[in-house]
Amino acid sequence: MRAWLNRPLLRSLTPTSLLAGGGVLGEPALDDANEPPAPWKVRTVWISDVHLGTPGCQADALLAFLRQVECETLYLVGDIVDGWQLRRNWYWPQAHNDVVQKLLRKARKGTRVIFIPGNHDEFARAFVGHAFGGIEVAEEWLHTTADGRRLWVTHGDLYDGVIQCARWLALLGDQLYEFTLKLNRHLNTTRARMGLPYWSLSRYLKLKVKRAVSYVADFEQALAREARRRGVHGVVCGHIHHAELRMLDGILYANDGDWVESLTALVEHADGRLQIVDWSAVARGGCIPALEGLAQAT
Ligand SMILES: [Mn+2]
Repeated sequence: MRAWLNRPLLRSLTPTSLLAGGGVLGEPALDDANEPPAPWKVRTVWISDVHLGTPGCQADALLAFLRQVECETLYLVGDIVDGWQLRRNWYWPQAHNDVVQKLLRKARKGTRVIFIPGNHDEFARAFVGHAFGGIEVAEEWLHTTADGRRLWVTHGDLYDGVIQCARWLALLGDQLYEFTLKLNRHLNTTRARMGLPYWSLSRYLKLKVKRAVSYVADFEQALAREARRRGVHGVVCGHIHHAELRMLDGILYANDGDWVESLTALVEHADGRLQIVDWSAVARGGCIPALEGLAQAT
């Protein structure tokens, strides 16, 4: 279970700091229950696969995360708005508006916000090179960490074998996925009523199905290969809704996950250290622990 502790990039997270975080999670201090938690100050945040405009989008959780975190640069790594589903049926509740407002507000208050469109918001690719309310639209980006590593930032769909070969197959998969998420919502409403914590059906299925596992591995390999070809240290992407942070044949592969099922983001600390934040732990635990206590335990 704790094999991820051995990953080189997470070595800096000492067992002590992890235990401290775990302790805060495990035993919420009653006295501090009403105190607003101190904001997490990080250098960079990457989020993707928010899918605004779909019932699956967990906009409230994302809003809470965006309120908690302060950063110099915020990357929106694609599939932020789901144009595919909005075209089928319009769905835009207040919480989705609030997310957009929050992003614009961050841009206004001095955070550099860079939006790299994905396949579900490919309509935005027509606006590459422009800025909207201070949000810059770019096809891809080269990010340099505080410790000098160069990371190629891309949504990743262009390196997805299924999407490139058969768009109809991708669209079918999209509807199946939508159905799974719907099932997941019903399941979790029932679980909540029974006092059980949030549990992601789609995440469970994805990890169980062998073909999905090889699909994920192929995707990771394709991106790492392209990063090596470009002569960079690593790649930051999204698209497959599976957060990851590890070395792949000498290339750093970082995936910031998603906000429809796993509720994850990637952050860079002031010293260049990278970390996956698993916000679902907050959603389960109810209180906000120290940032380092939220490293994803997968
Ligand atoms: Mn995508």
